[in-house]
Amino acid sequence: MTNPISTVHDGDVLVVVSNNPPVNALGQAVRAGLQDAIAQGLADDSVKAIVIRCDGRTFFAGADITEFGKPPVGPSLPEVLDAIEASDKPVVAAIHGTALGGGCEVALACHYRVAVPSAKIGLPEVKLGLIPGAAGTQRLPRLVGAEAALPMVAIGNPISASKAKSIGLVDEIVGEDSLAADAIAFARGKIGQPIRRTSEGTANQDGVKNPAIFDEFRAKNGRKMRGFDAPNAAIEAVRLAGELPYSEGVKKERELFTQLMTGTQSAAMRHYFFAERAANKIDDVPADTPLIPIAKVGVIGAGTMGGGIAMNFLSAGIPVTILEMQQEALDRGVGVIRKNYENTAKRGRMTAEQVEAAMGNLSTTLQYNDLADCDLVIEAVYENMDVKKEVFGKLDTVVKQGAILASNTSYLDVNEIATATTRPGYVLGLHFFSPANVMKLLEIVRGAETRPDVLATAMKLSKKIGKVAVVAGVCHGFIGNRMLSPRQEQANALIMEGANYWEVDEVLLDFGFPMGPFQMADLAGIDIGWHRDPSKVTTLREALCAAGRFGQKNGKGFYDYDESRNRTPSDEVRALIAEFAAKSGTPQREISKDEIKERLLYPMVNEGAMILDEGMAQRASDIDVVWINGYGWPLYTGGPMFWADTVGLANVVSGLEKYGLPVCDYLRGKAERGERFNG
Ligand code: T1G
Repeated sequence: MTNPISTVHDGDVLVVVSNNPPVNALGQAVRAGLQDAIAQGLADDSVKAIVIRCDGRTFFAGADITEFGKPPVGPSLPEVLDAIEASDKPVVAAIHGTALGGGCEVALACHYRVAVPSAKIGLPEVKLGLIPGAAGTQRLPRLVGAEAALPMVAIGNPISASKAKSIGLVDEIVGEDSLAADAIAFARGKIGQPIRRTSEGTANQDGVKNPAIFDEFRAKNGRKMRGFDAPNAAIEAVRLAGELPYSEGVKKERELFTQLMTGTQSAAMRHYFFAERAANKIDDVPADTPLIPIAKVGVIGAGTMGGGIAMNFLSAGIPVTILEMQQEALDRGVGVIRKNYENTAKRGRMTAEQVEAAMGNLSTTLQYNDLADCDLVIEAVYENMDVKKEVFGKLDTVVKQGAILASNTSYLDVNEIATATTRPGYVLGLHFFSPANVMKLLEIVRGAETRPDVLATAMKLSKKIGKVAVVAGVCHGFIGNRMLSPRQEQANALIMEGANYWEVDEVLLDFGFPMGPFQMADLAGIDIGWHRDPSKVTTLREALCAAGRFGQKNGKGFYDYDESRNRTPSDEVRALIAEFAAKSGTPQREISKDEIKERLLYPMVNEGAMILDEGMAQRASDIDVVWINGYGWPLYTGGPMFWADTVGLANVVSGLEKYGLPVCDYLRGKAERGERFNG
């Protein structure tokens, strides 16, 4: 491999340049090249200062994640960084793009840091189930203090160049288009000045005065850190930076890093990192497939889903026309959209101008003809095949040729919907998850005749509107909802056999889901689709509705809710369940939490196996992406299929057999051959 590191003399300044596309990851060749270049600069008396910069889209974006899990090959990043910092000539990091992880640590080892205004700097290791492993937890708190270091290290979101300057992480903001020259000039200005080594500073000068800072941070971020190992390790490493000498602190960091690197959570989260990117690839659609320009979008239906869908495009600067049947429904829908934006602005995540710009891109109509010039129309009407086919028939006559017609259906057969048009090649499903302007997941449902350019356009557009998209085949419930069904089935069976419904919820909560099936039912509303006749009770849901238990919305569903929405199990519900169980003659018994967990999750794995076998998902990791982004499957277990691999497919099979639950041939075959879903 050619050396990705080159050097250029600019007078008395040596410029060390990395050219390792796509993101200048700090792979072995880069580390070795950096080490050699620094040594070269130190040995050359004509060199009085050194600048480190990167060609391409970004400064080093971190260690090379593809090297993880393989035997390490020197030099290690810490060695290279210590050599940089030990230099007796000023070393300046010239930052553009996203200086992340090891990239940020390279910058921290330099004596100075300059950045262009658009640069971002961060330590996202926790998002991979790790903590920084090249002294980032020890150098950063010496530069910026504990309060500024904690969110960067334990939450992992990057900060802007201007924020970095304000906390002392960046010394100067330079010209967006003159980074190299400005960095050289900056370096030249430091020649002859005392060398400022980050590791020699005192860490956490703010934290030492206020040791409560660490527990306060834990308490404030408890919810988002729940279940993850890395954030707590990160907080501990930052805390120790203020307690231990640098060399001891680095040793402790290395110990915590190694523990995490060898753990399941990091393996799961690194799996997810690549899984999310793999999902963008559509196996039989070439990456250079020409795209259909999407300049205007039509949305049919201004209800919760239609409004949320419209917001995705409006927020991305794409004009939207919403069509409804009644002016009152339109006005209500537009009002909800504006209110959502105003709430976002109140939380400081949008400016008033951005709200007006988004709303300015929204038009409304009662006439199908006003959708004629749309490049994409998405219907979000009542979930009924006849209604959908009627809508698509009208769209087919009105909307220009070459436009894409998409259904937001959650379950229905997209191929059948396509038969209502003369353009089945331009028909597909775009299944958004409620609330559509918030949930990241988008299932792109590929019809039998959906054209490659239509698929490629949908995939590209999903990234533009900030979604994580996965291609699904046409089957009942596609990928996500299809796997939700067997879990729901078992949850209902378990409470009929004597399991307490709150324990069923607790099992999924303890596993890492945001809530369990009965808490979800209360949130969504028990009375959705209820026939409103309290005298007609044939199911538990109808019994709950007849008892006026509609869910959180009216203070009681499966649970009773107090004014601050704290939930407590209900004796009335327990009695209703017992009554139904007695009527159905189901024998009652104690059911362990282990059995509950296995009966809820193993059938999902079996369904996922069938989805793969039928080609309804392109790859097992796509199923993981669906469940992590659409249903809150805990990221630190990698998703249902990765988790099944960690359990062992043979154990999943024997578990299903133990409970008399079906095992598909595909799953059994993989288990018998000792295979994994995710390679
Ligand atoms: N290593 C290897 N490959 C990487 C990579 C990395 N760090 N980052 C990105 N890629 C690949 C990615 O798989 C994709 O490949 C291509 O680059 C473009 O990425 C020692 C231990 C930089 C913000 O966590 O956040 O440093 O699919 O599609 O949307 O303490 O990539 O084209 O074949 O994401 O413009 C810490 C991870 C590592 C940063 C660009 N660093 N990367 O986003 O492009 S751990 C990270 C990102 C570490 C140290 C520790 C993003 C990005 P392909 P992309 P993008």
